[in-house]
Amino acid sequence: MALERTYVMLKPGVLSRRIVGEIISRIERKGFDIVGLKIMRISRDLAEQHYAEHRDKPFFCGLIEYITSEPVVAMVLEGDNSVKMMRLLCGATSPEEALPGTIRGDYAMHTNFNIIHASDSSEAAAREIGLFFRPDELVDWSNENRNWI
Ligand code: 3AN
Repeated sequence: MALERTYVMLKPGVLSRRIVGEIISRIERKGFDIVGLKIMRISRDLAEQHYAEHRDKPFFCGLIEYITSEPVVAMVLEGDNSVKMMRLLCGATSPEEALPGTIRGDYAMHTNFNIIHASDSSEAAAREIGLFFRPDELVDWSNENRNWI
């Protein structure tokens, strides 16, 4: 399997609900390495770039209002096949379809507040990592546990 990076973001509401630690624990427990991590407010401009593919969707304005409404926790994760594995951990976009045991299945009730974003392809991951992190904010480190995961 190929080692790859993915972009993950805990959306507004997660900080206020005091569940940042719980969700990051699930991500760490699965085996991902955190190579970038920060709390930030997203500007309208950055939000519109990030969600550009949804510009014509009826929920776009609400999505931009929501994602800029409170700070988010932005992360870059590294691991084998991490884009696909992280999407599995998140669960389906609609919490009505997200299975229990997934993050959305366990923590979200509505699609417009589905609490976590994870890149949906390697191309999207590269683009999103570049949007949210400068290269010097990402830290390479040697994970001694990798052989056990
Ligand atoms: P995902 O986040 O699972 O990749 P996308 O890319 O289809 O899903 O949608 C991006 C974000 O737009 C979702 N995470 C959700 O916040 C919002 N969204 C998607 N579909 C809807 C919808 N039907 N109604 C409201 N918000 C939506």
